[in-house]
Amino acid sequence: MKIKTILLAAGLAFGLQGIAPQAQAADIQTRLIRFGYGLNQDSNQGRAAQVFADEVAKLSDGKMKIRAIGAAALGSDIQMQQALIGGAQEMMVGSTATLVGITPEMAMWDTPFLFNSGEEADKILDGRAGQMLIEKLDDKGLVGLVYWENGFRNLTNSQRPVTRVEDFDGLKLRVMQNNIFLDTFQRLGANAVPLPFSELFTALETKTVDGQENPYNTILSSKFYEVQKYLSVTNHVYSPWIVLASKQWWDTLSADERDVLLKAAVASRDFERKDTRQEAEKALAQLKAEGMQVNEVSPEEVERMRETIKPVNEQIKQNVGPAIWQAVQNQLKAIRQG
Ligand code: TF8
Repeated sequence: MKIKTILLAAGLAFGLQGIAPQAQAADIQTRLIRFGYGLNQDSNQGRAAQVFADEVAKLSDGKMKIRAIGAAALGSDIQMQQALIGGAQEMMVGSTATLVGITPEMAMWDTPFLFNSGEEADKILDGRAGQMLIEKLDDKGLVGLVYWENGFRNLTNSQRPVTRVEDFDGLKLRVMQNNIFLDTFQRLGANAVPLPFSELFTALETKTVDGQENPYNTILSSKFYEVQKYLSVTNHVYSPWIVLASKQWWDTLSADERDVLLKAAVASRDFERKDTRQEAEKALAQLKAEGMQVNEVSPEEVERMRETIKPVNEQIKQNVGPAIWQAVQNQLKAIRQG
């Protein structure tokens, strides 16, 4: 009796849909997709890459296989971007800051102290302004799918606690390969050295540089605490990551295949932001337990830092153009007014 009912229901559903189950009807081919990223497998980036892979498999009935390859085994962010542009690699996730050489507008997200919270960043990144920037990638050979959270960046170094602007003086700091970051830390008085992330641990270990800046999550997952003593809570900028596809490759996909990737990307984004925020909440205590000496920076000193690096905004405005700059400012104002 029970079985009959189920069969009847199944038959009805079948009849209503008219045709075979969806995954079979959809125009999806067997595909192997290389998805590169720079952090370790055991990191917020690695965990979300796995969620993306699982979602793609689920939505494509196992036909589309994501091979997630971490620890920069496919190259640094910039090398992977070039591979995507040339069609030699299908997908990646990396910092928007490393895209500025290709798409100057991406410098918008390098604006110091732009966002006050992760939730504020979500609204801007997922809204019109975020989309405007994603569209700028199109004629550069890249397709932007979604933004993930890298997070608010904090400063670490092996020399001394940084509590005032003056403490940056002469510190050899690794910065991302991007003129805005270079300029920002030069203005603070540091000796800024652009390096790919993949070379960072060794550079810290060999004291080629004294310090670096990244979110708590990364300081933890990349084990920077092994080679860095001091952590200053500066929260000087919020960094997004962006999930990218090769445009050359994307153009060969069917609408159904693109739909699978977009849906999976959104699912991975929602997972990633939650996971990252949960990890960040606990990370500081863990870093202390690993022996890092943590110092807050007083609101007055943060204000001095803000003033010192303010001229950087002019350069960013030039990079992004008035339309995008204004769109972000207006949207932020609207959010803050509630
Ligand atoms: C950095 C970024 C890194 C990213 C990552 C490797 O410091 O914060 O998180 O580049 O994709 O380079």
